[in-house]
Amino acid sequence: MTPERVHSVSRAAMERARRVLPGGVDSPVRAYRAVGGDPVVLASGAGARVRDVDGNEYIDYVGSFGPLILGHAHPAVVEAVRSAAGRGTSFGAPTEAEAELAERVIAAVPSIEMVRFVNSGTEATMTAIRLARAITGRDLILKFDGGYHGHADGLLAAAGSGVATLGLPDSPGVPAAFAAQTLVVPYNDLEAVRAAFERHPGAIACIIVEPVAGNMGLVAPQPGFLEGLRALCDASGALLLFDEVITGFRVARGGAQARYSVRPDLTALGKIIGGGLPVGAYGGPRALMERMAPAGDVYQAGTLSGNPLAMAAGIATLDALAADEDAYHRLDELGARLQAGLEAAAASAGVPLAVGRVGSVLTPFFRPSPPVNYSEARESDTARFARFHRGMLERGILLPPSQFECWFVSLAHDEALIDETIEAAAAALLEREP
Ligand code: KE4
Repeated sequence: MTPERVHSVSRAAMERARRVLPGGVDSPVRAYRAVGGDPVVLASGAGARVRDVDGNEYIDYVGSFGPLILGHAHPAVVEAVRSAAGRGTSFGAPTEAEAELAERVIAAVPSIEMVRFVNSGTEATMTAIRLARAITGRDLILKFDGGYHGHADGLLAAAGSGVATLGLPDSPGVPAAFAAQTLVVPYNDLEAVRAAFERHPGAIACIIVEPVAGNMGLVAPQPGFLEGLRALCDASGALLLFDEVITGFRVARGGAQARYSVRPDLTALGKIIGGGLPVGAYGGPRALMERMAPAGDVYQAGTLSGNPLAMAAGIATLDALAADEDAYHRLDELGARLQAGLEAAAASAGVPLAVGRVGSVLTPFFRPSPPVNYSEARESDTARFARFHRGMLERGILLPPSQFECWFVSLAHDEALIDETIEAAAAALLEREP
């Protein structure tokens, strides 16, 4: 039996935090409600590893839920942020770094000719929807059950991620009138999308979709699904909005729209483009984006939008990715190695487990086959996942604390760390119910 790790400093830190922060955290999923026990409080990270306040080390697959594709404290990112900070942290005025990062995003993402930086993925999707409603003059939006696009009021209907993790019935505080503007259908179900358009002719402003779902756990688009959404939007005059906050620069340099060769009208980005600092973005064809104030009449603003430190971290991250032509091949290989190892370990332990994966982002579901939508994902044995999460944590592997989140492999991971993870999983999967 692996010796229990000491977590006394983490425990005390969480007691202190719970006195001043709701649930002791600034984002619900971090509280470990779905897996039980106290979260480990982290003190530092380097490469693929993090260290908690008790001094325990872990191989990290949370990776800040996606931004850290280069790993923790990458030297180029740290130096870029340090240097930018020395020149001032914020101005409330244009800086060259914003155009420098914008040019890199535009060069990589096929459908983006112009982009606007904001401070989170939530702001990015919220604003892209406002723009889609302004362009089409329509009010309804269509999202997918288990899709998570941040916590803007209209998007919390049947949301994934922390809403799914905590089993919240959506969220109190969202007026029924707002929720009524959001149509929800199952992911990977084109017939349901078609029926929604037939029921609401000329009324749907946009479809917002995670082109690879990452907030019900990792669920890939079925063949033809994204192409079908594109065709239904073309036929109905609705816009297609890809929420690439997770997939952007993750599943390919140009994101899911490049990997699957389906071009959305608008794209939301976040996470990787900020290199671990607060950045979101939305972008698309110049003709659409120039509706945004002050070029156009659709309003959105932000005190810290385009913040120099965040821009510096994003530029350093995208430049490091661009300089490494083998990056996405290596990420895919490491992801495949981890998937194969997890499935083999589960098979030999006699535990039903199936991995959903695209490239370096994956989720092992405690069910016999990979789900194709949220209702199937919810059939997973979440209690078994919780025991597995704790078993892995005690063996030095830090996983996202929810069956409905993704594991992120970074360029700082290597075969040895993947194999160490698989070995820990093999032992954790053999643990029987206490
Ligand atoms: P933020 O507002 O958290 O920066 O981004 C919201 C968002 C939008 N779109 C997608 C596809 C996302 O995955 C997210 C946020 N992802 C979650 C994890 N799945 C953030 C983690 C958290 O809530 O603490």
